[in-house]
Amino acid sequence: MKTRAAIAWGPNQPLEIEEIDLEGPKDGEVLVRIVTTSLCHTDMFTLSGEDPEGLFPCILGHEGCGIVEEVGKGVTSVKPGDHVIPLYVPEDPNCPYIQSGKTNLCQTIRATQGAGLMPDGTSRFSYKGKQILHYMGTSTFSEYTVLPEISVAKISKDAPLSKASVMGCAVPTGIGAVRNTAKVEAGATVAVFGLGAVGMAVIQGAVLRGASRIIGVDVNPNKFPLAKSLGATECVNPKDFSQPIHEVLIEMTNGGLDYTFEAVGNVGLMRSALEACHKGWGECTVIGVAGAGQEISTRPFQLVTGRVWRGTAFGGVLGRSQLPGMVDEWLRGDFDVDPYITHHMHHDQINTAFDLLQRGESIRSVIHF
Ligand code: NAD
Ligand code: AHE
Ligand code: ZN
Repeated sequence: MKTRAAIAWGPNQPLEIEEIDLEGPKDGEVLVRIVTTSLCHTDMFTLSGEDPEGLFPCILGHEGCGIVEEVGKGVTSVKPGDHVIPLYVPEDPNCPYIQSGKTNLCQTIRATQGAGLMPDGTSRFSYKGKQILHYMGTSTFSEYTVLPEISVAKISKDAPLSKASVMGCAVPTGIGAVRNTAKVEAGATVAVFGLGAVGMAVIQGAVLRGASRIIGVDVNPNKFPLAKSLGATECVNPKDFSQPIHEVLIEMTNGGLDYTFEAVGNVGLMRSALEACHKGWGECTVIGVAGAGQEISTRPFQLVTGRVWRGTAFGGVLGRSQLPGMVDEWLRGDFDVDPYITHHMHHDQINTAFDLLQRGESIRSVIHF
């Protein structure tokens, strides 16, 4: 079949919208019509070429939602008409990682997914006979996309698909980082570095857990009003201080934070976030994505004296068994997704969504097909 898709031909080039070829779902695969997709910083980072693991040409996009159109042989858990969220972290109940009960990092298709291919080692996308790669196993910047069955989460039909895309990455990542990874407790003090959609969702997660202080840190003060409306008790701009920001935070909190989160992707800030933690017990959760090959460092003394560094992918959320419940939490009104969505636009304007995110003028742009 044909599908309209935004092709990333190479690093730092604007996406080109073309009608491309899409092979139907093979055994164990699902064809999904993407209704909306939103733009995450990770898509922009891959397009920048700064992550050596980024492969081209590809169809980017991993934060979306849609409707199952067709299923391949052997697919039993979803059927045409079901509403789904594509999962860049799949959930295969037969994967030993999933069976461990200790992680959401399903490895069943990790190798092919990382190579931009479907589990059988081929791509479903092509243009004029030339192979186009998948991205993060999802490729939601195409109106139609093919995914393995283990990479779709069936969600309530009550969830409006005009905005459910943000439940594909930012919201579960931030809320999940707080609840599943850091396990922030009521009364705790929290700081979040980076007030994009992911950092905003950390704030929302911290509010849900009853944190007593939530400090937002960003070099763009235009992010502060939204952060405060979501529940940040204070916001600080590192540019306003001559001292390093971790020292400022330690002074503000009389010794450091119980929990910090890095939601920027800057290895220097990952260090600041660790060192802003309270001696003896403070825990830093790394969410931001830095390029493959980049490294973090600190004095081992920081760890010896009780600070903890950990990381999280998709907020530790099990996509098929837990994400539908998070969608229900949203529908019940436990939290709202509207604050994340600053722009709506048609697929044809997808490059504008990149410009807005790059300039720090959007939180999430939702792209409609
Ligand atoms: P975003 O671009 O919307 O927001 C990033 C924010 O960081 C911006 O507000 C920017 O002003 C701020 N920032 C930049 N430099 C800063 C500095 N030196 N100090 C303080 N703030 C600074 O990004 P997003 O979509 O919210 O994603 C945030 C990060 O999380 C990215 O690295 C993204 O790739 C990553 N991410 C990881 C996961 C995961 O599963 N681990 C999931 C989603 C996103
Ligand atoms: N290529 C990068 C890693 C990229 C990365 O960390 N991706 C996150 C999701 S970001 C979503 O916006 C992730 O889930 N990682 C788990 C995995 O298995 O890739 C690098 O540094 O190597
Ligand atoms: Zn993302």
